[in-house]
Amino acid sequence: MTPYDPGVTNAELLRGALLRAGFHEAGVIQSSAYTEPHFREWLAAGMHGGMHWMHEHGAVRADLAAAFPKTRSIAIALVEYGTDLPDSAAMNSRVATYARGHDYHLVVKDMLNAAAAEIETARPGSSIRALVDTSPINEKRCAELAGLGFIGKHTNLIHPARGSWSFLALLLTALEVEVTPVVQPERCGQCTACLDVCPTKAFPQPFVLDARRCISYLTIEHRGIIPRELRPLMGGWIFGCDLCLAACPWNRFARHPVSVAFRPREVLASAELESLLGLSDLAFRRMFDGSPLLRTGWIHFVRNCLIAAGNSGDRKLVPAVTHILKRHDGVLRVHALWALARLDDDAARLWCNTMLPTTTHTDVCAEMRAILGTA
Ligand code: B12
Ligand code: SF4
Ligand code: SF4
Repeated sequence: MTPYDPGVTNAELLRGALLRAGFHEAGVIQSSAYTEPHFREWLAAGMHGGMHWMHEHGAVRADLAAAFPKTRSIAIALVEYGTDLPDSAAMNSRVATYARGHDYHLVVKDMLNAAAAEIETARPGSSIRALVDTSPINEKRCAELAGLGFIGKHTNLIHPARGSWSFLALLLTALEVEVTPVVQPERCGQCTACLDVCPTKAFPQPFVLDARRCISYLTIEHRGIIPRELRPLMGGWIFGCDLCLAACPWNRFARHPVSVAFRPREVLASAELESLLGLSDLAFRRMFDGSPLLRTGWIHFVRNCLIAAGNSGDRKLVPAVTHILKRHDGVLRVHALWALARLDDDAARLWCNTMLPTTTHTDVCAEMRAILGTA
C-alpha cells in the first residue's frame, strides 16, 4: 500500500508519514478531543513565572476550534534524542542532554516538513501546520490523548518502552480522522524518585511543576536576577536540568537510539567554566550558533556560569569571576559578587566595603548589603 492508495485512511497516512520522516512514534487525535484540565488553575497560581506568553496561549488552549478553524485533526510525533552521552555530573558546567546537540527546533521542524510534504501530496489541501515546542498547544497533553504514553509525576510524557528522553511535535491538519482517545493509565505507582531528587523542590505536589523553582526555567527562560535562595541549589547546571528525568526508572527500559542530529557538540563535551566565563558576546554566538543555548543570550548564559562557579568551590575561578565583576554592572555584577562571596568571602567583603558608598545600581547595592549582612 502506498500513501496515495485510497484504502489508506487519513489517520494511517498521518502516522505513516511521520514515521517515514524519522519519528519513533506517532499518534493522531481529533482536534475537538483536545482539553486541558488545570491549565487556568496553574496560571492563576503564578507557576509560569515570567513566561507571560502563556497567558496569551491560554485563550487558544481553551478553544482550539476558534484559534484554528480549519483544523480537524492533530498528529503527534515523538522522537528520542538519545542518552548514551558522557554523564555531565563530573563537570563543573552542566548542559541538559536535550540541548547538547543541534537546536532541536530546527531538526524536528525539518522532519515535520518532510512528513507534511508527503501528506500534502497524497491529500492536497490538507492545511498542514507544523509546530514544535513554540506552539500554543500543550504537546504532552496531545501525546497523552493519542495514547503515546502517560504523564509522570515529573509532568513529562513517558512512553512505556522508550522512557522520557524525547521531543514532541505536532501537525495540525484539515483531515477528518476516525479515532478515539486512548489515554494510558498513569504508571508511577508509589514511586517518588523524581520528586525526591529535585534540588529546588519544584513540585508542590505530584504531577504539578512550579516553573519558578525549576532550574530549567531559571537557566533558560528567566530573565534578570535569580533569587538568592535558589542559587546554591542549582549546582553546576548552566542550561536546563536533567535530574528528574534521569531519576525515573522508566528510562531504564528505554531503547535510546542516538540520532546523528542530536549528538552532542564536541565543544560541550569538555566545556570548562573558566573558558565559558571568559567568552565575549560574539564568541558566545559563534560557539553556539545553531544550538539551543543561544536562546538565553550572552548575558544570561554568563549569569548561569557565574552561579555554577559559585557552587563549584573551585578557587581557581576567582580571577575569571573578578574580571566580570570589574567590567560589568547590573545582572552580571550581582551574580559575580555572589560567586566571589562563595569562593573567597574576604575578597567579596573587601570589594563591597570599598564600592558600596559609590554604587548606585539598586540590585548591586542589595547584593552587597546581603554579602555584608546589612540587608
Ligand atoms: C513551558 C515549558 C516548560 C516550562 C514548564 C515545564 C512544564 N512542566 O510544563 C519549563 C521551562 C520549566 C520546562 C522545562 C523542561 N522542559 Co519544557 N516545555 C514547555 C512547553 C513550551 C509548554 C508546556 C506547558 O504548557 N506547560 C504548562 C503546564 C501548565 O503544563 P503541565 O506540566 O502539562 O501542567 C499540567 C499539570 O500541572 C496539571 N495538573 C494536574 N493536576 C493539577 C492540580 C493542580 C492544583 C494544578 C494547578 C495543576 C494540575 O495541569 C496542568 C495543565 O494541563 C512545552 C512545549 C509545548 N508547546 O507543549 C515544552 C516541553 C514540555 N518541554 C520539554 C522538555 C524536554 C523539558 C525539559 C526536560 C528540558 C530540560 N532538560 O531542561 C524540562 C523538564 C522539566 C519538568 N520536570 O517538566 C518537552 C517534553 C517532552 C516529553 N517527553 O514530555 C516539551 C514537550 C518540548 C518538546 N517539544 O519536546 N518546559
Ligand atoms: S528539571 Fe531539575 S529543577 Fe526542574 S523539576 Fe526537574 S529536577 Fe527539579
Ligand atoms: S521517577 Fe517515578 S514518580 Fe517520577 S515520573 Fe518516573 S515513575 Fe513516575
